[in-house]
Amino acid sequence: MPTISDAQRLPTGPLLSAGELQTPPIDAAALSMADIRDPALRPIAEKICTRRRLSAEDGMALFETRDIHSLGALANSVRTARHGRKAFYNINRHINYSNICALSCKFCEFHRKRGESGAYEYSAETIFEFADQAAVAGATELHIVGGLHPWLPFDWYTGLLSHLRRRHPQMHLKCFTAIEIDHFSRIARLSVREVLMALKEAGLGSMPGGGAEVFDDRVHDEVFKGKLRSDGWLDIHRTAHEMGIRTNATILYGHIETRRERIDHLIKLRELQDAAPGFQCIIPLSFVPDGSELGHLPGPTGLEDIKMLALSRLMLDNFPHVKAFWIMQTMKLSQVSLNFGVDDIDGTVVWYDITKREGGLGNRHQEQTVADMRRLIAEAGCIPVERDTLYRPVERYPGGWRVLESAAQKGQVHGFQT
Ligand code: V47
Repeated sequence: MPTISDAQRLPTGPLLSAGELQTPPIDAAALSMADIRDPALRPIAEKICTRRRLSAEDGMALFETRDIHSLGALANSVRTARHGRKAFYNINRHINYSNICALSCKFCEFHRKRGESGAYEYSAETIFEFADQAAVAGATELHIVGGLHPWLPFDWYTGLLSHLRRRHPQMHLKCFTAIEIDHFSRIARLSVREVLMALKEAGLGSMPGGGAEVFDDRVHDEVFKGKLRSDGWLDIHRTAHEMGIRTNATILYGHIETRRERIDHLIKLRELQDAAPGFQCIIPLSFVPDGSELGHLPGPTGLEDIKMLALSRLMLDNFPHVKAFWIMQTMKLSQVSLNFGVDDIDGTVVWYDITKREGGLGNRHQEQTVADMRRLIAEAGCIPVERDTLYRPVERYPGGWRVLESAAQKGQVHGFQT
């Protein structure tokens, strides 16, 4: 182990801004000022080590640096303080029940209008078959989202969940983005709270983070006009958190938004997490142009992906986890990102309709095996941990699985009181 002189050690200190979900203490021995080559990053490194919140300007400096290694070391010090060398994955199955959508977002290759070539909707029976296959494969989670379907009634969705819950009581149902919840509230003429209550009673376990895109009116009006605006998305997640429903958050980056707009998005998420904690992870989604109306754009580079993931770890000091969704980032880059602040790579996925590398004709069978995920994680120097949707470790035994929860952990999931 190299020794670090006192002058090189980064300072550690008490929390300057109080908050339950602040980053745990950074191990000063793991990070030395001598490692931070870009002088512009040194004041930021000091802030991180003394657990002070980063400003939007700090975020911009992190984006602008060419010293990617120092950025990675900083993000990794926070990741390690929270999770040690653990890297999480899950056995899940994504089900995109229909691509028929009232919206026409320009970044989205998935949406179709009724009768348009490629439009589909799965019957409830087909979805039950997918769920059965997932259960046989050992999945702990179903991730169910779709377009804003113009004529399915709200009780189709509650019926779907209650049937799935009866059929597979152990499976966690992570379903419906805030955009769908808003849609349900309109079609059912119910408040968001009433919609969430009905879904929860039917079996909803948590909400995924999709539909956030970029919280900015300029970007909204240019790329996803007609969609719920940022305040609506944030309000729905706030309501879910207040009702004890955990949710995830996303940002879709690498199209027409500026870096500053991305940082403002992250800060809005951080503020909501302070006010109404309940976000489990941030999933920065790397824009895949293939087949979309923005197909002429190049999409983010590998360096931009790594920066975005590392920066998300550093800006979101009150988020427990940062997930690289390998479908968007690719598995190769997701593996590298495990040493740049990321602690989760999502799961086996199996079928994915929303983005396909070669556009509309691309392959929807997008699957990772558990063996491959564990191998990639271990090769990155991390310890693979199978988690459930709420980030509790999963133990496998012949013919089944259970969630490991110590008495001390009961009633608490990564810092959130249940
Ligand atoms: O809402 C759509 C995005 C999201 C493209 O919560 C695109 O655990 C890139 O939210 N390029 C759906 N992104 C995916 C999502 C998600 C995925 C994995 C895990 C979780 C979670 C959530 O994908 C959409 C939209 O923001 N998206 N088109 C595209 N061309």
